[in-house]
Amino acid sequence: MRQRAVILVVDDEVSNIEILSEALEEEHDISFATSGAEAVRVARSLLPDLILLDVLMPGMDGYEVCRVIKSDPLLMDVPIIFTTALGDQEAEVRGLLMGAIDYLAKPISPVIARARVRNHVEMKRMRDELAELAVTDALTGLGNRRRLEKSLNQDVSRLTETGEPLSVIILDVDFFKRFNDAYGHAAGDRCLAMVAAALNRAIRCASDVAVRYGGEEFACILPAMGHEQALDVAMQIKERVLLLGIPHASSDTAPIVTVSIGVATAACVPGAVPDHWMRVADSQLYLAKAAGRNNVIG
Ligand code: GH3
Ligand code: MG
Ligand code: MG
Ligand code: MG
Repeated sequence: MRQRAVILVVDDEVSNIEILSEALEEEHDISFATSGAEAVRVARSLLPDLILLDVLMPGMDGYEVCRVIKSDPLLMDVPIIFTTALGDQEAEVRGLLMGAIDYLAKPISPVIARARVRNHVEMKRMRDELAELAVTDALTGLGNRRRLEKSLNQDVSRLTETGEPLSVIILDVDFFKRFNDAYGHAAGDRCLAMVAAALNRAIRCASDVAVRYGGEEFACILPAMGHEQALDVAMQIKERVLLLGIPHASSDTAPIVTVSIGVATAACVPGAVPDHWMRVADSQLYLAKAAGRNNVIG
């Protein structure tokens, strides 16, 4: 979440927008819309942190806006507070049942609006943090398996629209059990964190996702990347790990920590299942191990 929350205020009466803006603008960044259709448009381009939504509006009313937002995967988690006429219990209940988190009674009291919005923004901040933690690996700071599944599903379905390729890299530290046995588990953990950092530096920060997939196994998703380029990235990762020069005297590949890497590439065509990339990359990794380790197969 941004440092200042972005609040979208939706109301067909400008005076209500003015009251809410004045009450909230000191703490938050305010955007507004004066119709339901405009609200949906602005919400999609702005991805606000919270929406204050008038119920009664000509054309697309607040309930309809709420329904559209709750069925949009990018917006469904944005909290909505309905603004309803004081005492209109039916409107209040209907809004809450549709997934709104709260309501504000009209005529709007600026102090109540400010207090409620502050609480909900704070809760949104905590939810975002928890959601981020749920897909983060604590040891390395990379993503975890849940992030891998989520990103891979999203990337495959997005790229299926254009039929572009996607590549997946899986890597596994060589003779890591021996490393732990020789240097201890804490040194093993430090080694994994260093390998993760090397891996992270080899990928594109905007589009690619790197995760710790299992104990000493890592994976990268490289959307819209063909096979040659993915093999290139895999080679770079392998070289970067060698350059770390982490001593590993009992390894059979070299006296330093090395990795084996499997690469899979396929076009995202209708019917393609994310699991396909993982299975292929995994069997390539197996071949890389069988071929002597410290190498890339794809
Ligand atoms: P190979 O070259 O075939 O991959 O051999 P390996 O010894 O690396 O493979 P194996 O799967 O037999 O052993 C993996 C080891 O990784 C065993 C486990 O103790 C260690 N490991 C898994 N997760 C962690 C972790 O979070 N921290 C540490 N320090 N070690 C871990
Ligand atoms: Mg209205
Ligand atoms: Mg392993
Ligand atoms: Mg291993």
